[in-house]
Amino acid sequence: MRRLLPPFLLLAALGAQDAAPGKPLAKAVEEHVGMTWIVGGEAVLGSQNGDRDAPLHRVKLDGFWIDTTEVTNAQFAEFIKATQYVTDAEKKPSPEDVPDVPQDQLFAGSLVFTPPPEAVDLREFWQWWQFTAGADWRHPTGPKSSIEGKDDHPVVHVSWRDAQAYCKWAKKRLPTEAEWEFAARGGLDQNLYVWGNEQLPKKKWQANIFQGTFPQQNTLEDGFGTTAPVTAFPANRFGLYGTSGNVWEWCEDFYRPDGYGDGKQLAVNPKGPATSYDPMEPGAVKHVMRGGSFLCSDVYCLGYLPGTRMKSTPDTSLCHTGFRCARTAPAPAGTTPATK
Ligand SMILES: [Ca+2]
Repeated sequence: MRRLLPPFLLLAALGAQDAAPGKPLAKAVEEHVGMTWIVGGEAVLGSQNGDRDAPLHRVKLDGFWIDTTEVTNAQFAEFIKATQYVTDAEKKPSPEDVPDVPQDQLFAGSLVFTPPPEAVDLREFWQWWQFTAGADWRHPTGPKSSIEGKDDHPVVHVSWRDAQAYCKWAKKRLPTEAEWEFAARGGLDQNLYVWGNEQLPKKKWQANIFQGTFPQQNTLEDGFGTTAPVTAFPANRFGLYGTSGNVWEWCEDFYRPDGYGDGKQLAVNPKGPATSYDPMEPGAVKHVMRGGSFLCSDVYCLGYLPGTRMKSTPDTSLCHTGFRCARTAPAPAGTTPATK
């Protein structure tokens, strides 16, 4: 049975690395294992489609490190093993957190994409999002599912708070929204896609998104119905994988529709607004998510375009949302600083 989502999830988002396995954490941190140095410099960020919450604006960033891929199940498992951390999806919500939900409906779980059998009104996202008891990072589609054989897939059902805990353990941090988009574009400023302006170069899909009739029929032209291995599709020009599609990625910043560049002044190392505000859910604190997921398509969700923003509350977890980490540290030896 489909059930109503708890209020704190109702308007939830729709839509790497650190210690390499077997490598001591301290050594991995020192060597930035699985990370890519982003030189920094100036770029134009924002939506090519005129999204009102993502005006084109110029930024200037210092160099930084960022995970080469989304954080994988194998990496997250190392974190859990080392810390015994329990994710939000694995905890039963407290009545204080969700006072409108009857006690007998409080259970641990997460939001799972559950395609309806036939066409539905695309405004009714609750038709395909189901709060599923027992869904969590180890059980992506519910208690009977597993991540066996998916060590190299991105971890999902990770809340912003969970991502923070992982970052702290890995001696990293979440990227700022500006860092995320700067890195995701790979230097292709004002292009529509992270790989250029043509959706299907040489008729090949460049990212794990949704083909077919959303949400009921995925034709799997790109080969994947849910998550794909983090390096399944080509890297961008900075060598980063998965910055378009596969899973949404949490950023550090609060979300505000007017919080991402004013289009006039050069923003230097912007860290986002000081407070959060989402007019669709004014009482909720939200953080930014970027990059889109395996559920994106031109019909429904353009989140896989590098200028598109999404947001959700810090306790929300979903089957299509993960993260990658960043780190502030000196450049690799011999690196030439950005010239502009
Ligand atoms: Ca991604």
